[in-house]
Amino acid sequence: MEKTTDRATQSMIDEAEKRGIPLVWDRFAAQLPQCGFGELGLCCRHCMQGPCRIDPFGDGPQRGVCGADRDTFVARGLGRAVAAGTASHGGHARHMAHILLKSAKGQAPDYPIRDEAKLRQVATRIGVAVEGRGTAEIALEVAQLAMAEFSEKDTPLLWAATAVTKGRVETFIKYGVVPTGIDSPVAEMMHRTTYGVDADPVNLLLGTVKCALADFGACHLATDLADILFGTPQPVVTKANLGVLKKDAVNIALHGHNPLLSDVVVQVSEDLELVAAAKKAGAPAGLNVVGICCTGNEIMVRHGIPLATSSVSQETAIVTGVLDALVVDYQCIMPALASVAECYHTKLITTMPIAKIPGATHMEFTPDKARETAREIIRTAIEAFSRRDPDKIRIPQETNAAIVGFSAEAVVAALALVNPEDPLKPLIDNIVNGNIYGICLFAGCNTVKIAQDANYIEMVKRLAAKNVLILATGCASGAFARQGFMTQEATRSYAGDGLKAVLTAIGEAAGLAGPLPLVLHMGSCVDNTRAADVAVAVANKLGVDLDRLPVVASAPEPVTEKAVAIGTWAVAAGLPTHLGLAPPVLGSKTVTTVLTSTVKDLFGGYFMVEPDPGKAADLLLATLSSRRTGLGLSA
Ligand code: MSK
Repeated sequence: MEKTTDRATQSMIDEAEKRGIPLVWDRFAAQLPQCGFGELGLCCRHCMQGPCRIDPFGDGPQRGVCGADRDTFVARGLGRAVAAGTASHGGHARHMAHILLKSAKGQAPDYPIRDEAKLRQVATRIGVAVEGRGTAEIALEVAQLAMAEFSEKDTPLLWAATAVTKGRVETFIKYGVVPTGIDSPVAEMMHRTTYGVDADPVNLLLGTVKCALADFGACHLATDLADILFGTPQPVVTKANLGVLKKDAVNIALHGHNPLLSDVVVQVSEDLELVAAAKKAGAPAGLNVVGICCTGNEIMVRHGIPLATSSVSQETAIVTGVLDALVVDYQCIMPALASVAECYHTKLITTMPIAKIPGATHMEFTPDKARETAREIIRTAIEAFSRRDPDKIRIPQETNAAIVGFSAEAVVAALALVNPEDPLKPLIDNIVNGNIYGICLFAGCNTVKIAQDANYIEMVKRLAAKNVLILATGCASGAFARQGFMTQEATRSYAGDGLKAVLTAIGEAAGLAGPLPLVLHMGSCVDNTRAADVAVAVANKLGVDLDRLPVVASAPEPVTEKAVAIGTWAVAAGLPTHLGLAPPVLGSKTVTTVLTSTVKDLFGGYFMVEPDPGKAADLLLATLSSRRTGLGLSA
């Protein structure tokens, strides 16, 4: 099977093979055939009377030892996946809230408030008074409310309830899925899925939606607080793919999800003393900081830091032979990085107490010593540089330019250049007249089960040709950046006439002497909420709820439990959501039917699974067509 569509990644796969270094694709091959029970969600290890399996063909056992059937097995498994995703985003959000609190109290000098306008905007949205108050005072109240979001309250989760339409809130109340905390639905899901609690698949699925809405709140909180502390992304030109690594520089890659350390490393990498130390060590180009996965996206959209690679191909950055330090925080970090790094001089550095990897060097990050830790990390990278083996250097030349940094605020600012009085009007007018047929948000990862980026490439070409406006986050953004879809050339080559005209009008108004890029990079996985903000603003302006908008979502190459949580809240928000791979639910007809059909009657959104990217694009276009018809627009 083809492993990747990317030439740079393929050349690193070949190099690793030559050197006998196993990568993710080799480990996947060694796992085949994978367990059919697991793939269908028909195994259960929730108690020590098991493990139990249910025969998908109906000949063998149809119930586990406790009597749970296939529907209970599958619904419980899905609920736990969403709980794990929510716990991950919740942990990320909690770290942001802690730092904002310390910052507001003057206890975190390395973390000043960098975006006061965003602080005031968020404060106003969540009901914190701003008039006549100073920054620290507002920040303190926002941080205290943020901290309070994590425990069980008797009011709805603020960061979710204030960030959706009124209609969504009413729907969530109607179906009893309003989260009142970020952590409590996770704990509740673990409780209700343990031995002998909830056996009703529909009840379990509603609990899963509640948990996913807590995930939405956690993601939104993380994005808001990151913007307040580090700045709201604005368009910036940068580069992507492995060619951003430099032979003549000390290369430091930042990988994971949370910008708390990475943003500080970026700031400290400009320290002239450290740059001089790198040059003295024999690197004339000084320090070269690059990103991987969503930590990479965070620093890419805020500071224009180039993205080396993402997701499934993360190990290949080491195979270039010039990665001096790989600094990781948490989430989506393969433990295998340690064994690949062992074959090179690369220093793998873990930084979070909850995410250590055997074989890595642990340099614990604490907010009170952020800059100090960042300096130590950079010095470690410079020291590692001196141990590079010139015989192992193989840097692929491929890079693509990428215009990135389209936060919701940046999108509105760009639209305001066309219509300062009513910024959303140009967007809505163009949706109404069909120049923009609809909007598709691409999110999620790359998986070893699909040739890397293949689905993204095929789908974006088809959708853009039919005038669908494309937004992207997470490793979907990485794919599009690497493959050259975040350029003006991509708009000229692939956008349909209507879309091209709109992107050109906005791009020229913004002084870009040409169109906006074909794909708008909105940020990391938690930043999917930025796309939700745009959709909510459009829905409010049109006076309709989200479940009627011509807006769809797609995760064509999904991997993580976080992606399952995000997909579930997208569905609850009313978005038809495509997956390029089926999650482990096909063992239950009941659960599969609820997810792909029945849920539509409740929330308006639903899942579609279509592995073929061409057919998936057609499905999304048909969905957009019926949404347009529903609004009385030309289909
Ligand atoms: S990093 S969750 S592989 S998008 Fe957010 Fe990428 Fe998926 Fe991790």
